[in-house]
Amino acid sequence: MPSSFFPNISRIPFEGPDSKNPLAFKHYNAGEVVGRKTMREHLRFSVVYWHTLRGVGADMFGVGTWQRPWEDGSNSVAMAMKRARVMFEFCEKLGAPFYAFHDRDVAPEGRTLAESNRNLDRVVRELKTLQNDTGIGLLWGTACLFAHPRYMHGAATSCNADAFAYAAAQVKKAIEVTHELRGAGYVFWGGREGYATLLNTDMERELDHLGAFLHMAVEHKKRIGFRGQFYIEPKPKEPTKHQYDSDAAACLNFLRDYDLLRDFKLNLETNHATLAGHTMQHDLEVAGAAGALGSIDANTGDMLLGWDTDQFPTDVYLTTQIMLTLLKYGGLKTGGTNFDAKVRRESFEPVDLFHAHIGGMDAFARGLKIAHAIRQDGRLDQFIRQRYSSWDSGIGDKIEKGKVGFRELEDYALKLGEVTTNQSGRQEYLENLINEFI
Ligand code: XUL
Ligand code: CO
Repeated sequence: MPSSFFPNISRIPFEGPDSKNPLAFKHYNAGEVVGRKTMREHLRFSVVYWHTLRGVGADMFGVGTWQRPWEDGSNSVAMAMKRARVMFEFCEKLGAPFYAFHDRDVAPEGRTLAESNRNLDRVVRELKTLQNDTGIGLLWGTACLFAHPRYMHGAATSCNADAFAYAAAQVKKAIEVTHELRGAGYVFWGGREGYATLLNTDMERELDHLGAFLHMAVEHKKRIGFRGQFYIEPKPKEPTKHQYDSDAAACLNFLRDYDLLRDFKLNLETNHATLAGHTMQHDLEVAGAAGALGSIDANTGDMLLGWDTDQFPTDVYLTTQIMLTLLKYGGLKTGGTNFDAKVRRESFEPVDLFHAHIGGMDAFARGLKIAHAIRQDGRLDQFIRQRYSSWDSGIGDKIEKGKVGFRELEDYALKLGEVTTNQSGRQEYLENLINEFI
């Protein structure tokens, strides 16, 4: 492919930790084996269309600032075709094996649904060619069900049945093009599936509609033979006051309640977990324990700002925690490390996109190496095993095996006298242990 959109940037090399080159990896070495897989296989990095190609750097108080010399100022199909080439040149130079999009990121919305679908088909043909030429794959597709005014009250949870129907048609098409592009997955993020006020909301009805919508999606997936993984992406609020998919636990409860758990996993995003009052590791553990850990949207919030700032992750402590939990649950399979992150409004040059992604990839590579080393060392695992050892035999074993009830436990407790075997939780020792590796 001709190097036309980022003329001064060549393929980002791995130069190792001593390099001072801002356009080189210090830690991410795609082919390096960590445990049983290469870094590339472990991390499955993905670049997002919406921030990286469609963001303009606007905020609530000001217009866009980002210089994107390839843009012609239009939202035409011709511009969409050109932008697709920008995306693939960017991913190739970065060495990112995947990308992700919303339907309306890649092709313009038309005057009618039929026209929107035709626009999408034209760009999808171009994306398919680019995928074949470069070997870069689609991590997941999704539909934008939150930007257009028709979705002001939500999509699947709208008070307006026509909006539900339109959303269904849009998701049907988005799943079909994701299938056409051999996407590894498809994401449902409920952008406006929630409420602004309970005064006008029939929550029970809205939740039933969301359940029905997702069942229809599963049915369509099966009908067309799409084998990619479906994910729900939790977020507690923004743009809504409350989003129904508020965190991992709420999503799992919803999926169980509507008998959808076998068809969905979760796509967890750091800044969404923190908006919900959790850490990312917390939500990963909740999903992992339920066998529903699917994919991650890699980013971070700002400690002092209360909203979804979608910054690139650079905190090695955070990436270590994420990788510890991912490795514990067997690592990413269909999922990836998807940079749902944007450069700051002040970082307006195209080269900033490279700095941002390189930094995120290096932070995750370090997190991976550190987490792997901690697991190899074994002291952390050993400590946890030991902490629960009272469950391995005796009364603990009987409880776990369901062999005793309250009456037997009462007999046992009466004989026991007092619980005398508590051990220290050793939080400080464990925190120090983690720091040995960072
Ligand atoms: C919004 C968000 C979305 C989803 C895809 O906060 O994270 O971009 O990742 O719809
Ligand atoms: Co996201």
